[in-house]
Amino acid sequence: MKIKQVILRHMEMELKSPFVTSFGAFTKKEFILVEAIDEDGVSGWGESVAFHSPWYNEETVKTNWHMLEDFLLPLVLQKPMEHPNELRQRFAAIRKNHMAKSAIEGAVWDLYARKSELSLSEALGGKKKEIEVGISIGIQKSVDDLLRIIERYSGEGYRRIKMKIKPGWDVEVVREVRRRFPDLPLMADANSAYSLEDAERLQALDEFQLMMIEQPLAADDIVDHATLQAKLHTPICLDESIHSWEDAKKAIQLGSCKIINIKIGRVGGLTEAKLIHDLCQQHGIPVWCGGMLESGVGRAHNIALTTLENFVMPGDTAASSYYWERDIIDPEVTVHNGVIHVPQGAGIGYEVNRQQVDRYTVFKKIYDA
Ligand code: OSB
Ligand code: MG
Repeated sequence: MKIKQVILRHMEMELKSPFVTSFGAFTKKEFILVEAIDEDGVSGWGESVAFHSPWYNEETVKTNWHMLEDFLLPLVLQKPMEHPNELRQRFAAIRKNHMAKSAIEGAVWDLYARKSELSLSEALGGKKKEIEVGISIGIQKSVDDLLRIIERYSGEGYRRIKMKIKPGWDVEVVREVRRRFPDLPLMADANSAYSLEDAERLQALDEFQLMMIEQPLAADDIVDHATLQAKLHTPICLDESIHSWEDAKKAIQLGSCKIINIKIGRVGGLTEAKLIHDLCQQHGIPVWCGGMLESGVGRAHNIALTTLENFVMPGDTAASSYYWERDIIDPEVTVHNGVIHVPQGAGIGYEVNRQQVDRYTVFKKIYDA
């Protein structure tokens, strides 16, 4: 496989409704769309999940562009490769910057699968033909608003509801949700809004049968999470803290969590994501696929990854229509009764709609081998 050209596009897509976490509100999504083109003119697509500002981790749209332009793309364009697995080694001399690495790696995986006439799911070794998904609901203006939204999406069949929490929007709100929906598969995501000093407050959540609490403590911590997990009945799920297979191994060893949320971008790509999946499977740690408010290209990668066996819990890959007026893939991602049918076509299995891509492109740049 010889990659002859890569096109980076700076994209801007308006969210249908603002998404609010413990860090603040999003109204639009800026991201980099990556198109990798081989010698036969076949394109593979990837997406950087870095946000405009470094609230989730240290990466941003601009740092990703810089890393891609100055370091990663030259390594990809420099010489042919047999398999996308090789990029992990080729990128090893560049520290971190996982979302930048993952953006181009994902495009190469898509291209590789297309050339091999395999779906991305098959290329990864996935078996499932359909996947179960949940939905992540941001912090709302009022408890009534939250209850109304939960009613809507649980009614649509989403297999679990995740609600964002933060100090001041936690125990009392979860109590209301539980009172109204006693049997709902429910979890809470704190996006690192607490510290160990809040242990009692988090213990108070134990009475609500949450499936898990996601990332209660600091974004890079696995030590305090182990202390906290020992005090909680509710399983802790780590998101921000797991950047690699190494991190996952240490977190499992320390007992920092009982569940792991795998995000392809956060761990540096599909190859690393699969390694973490395998490690968790060996240790009896269930995993699920997180989301980063991706466009259809990123969602397609998430769907393919989720077909691996140990993705036994519903992920955050909701329907395109939850986020966008019009997504950039055809068909858009649809969810019926909480299930997505995995596309069987080659590569990501969805057609990238160039007209929609152009519509959302702020600027683009072409890099030749
Ligand atoms: O922590 O999982 C998270 C969105 C943006 C950044 C971080 C997170 C989220 C979500 C929503 O929870 C995921 C999605 O619907 O794509
Ligand atoms: Mg999270």
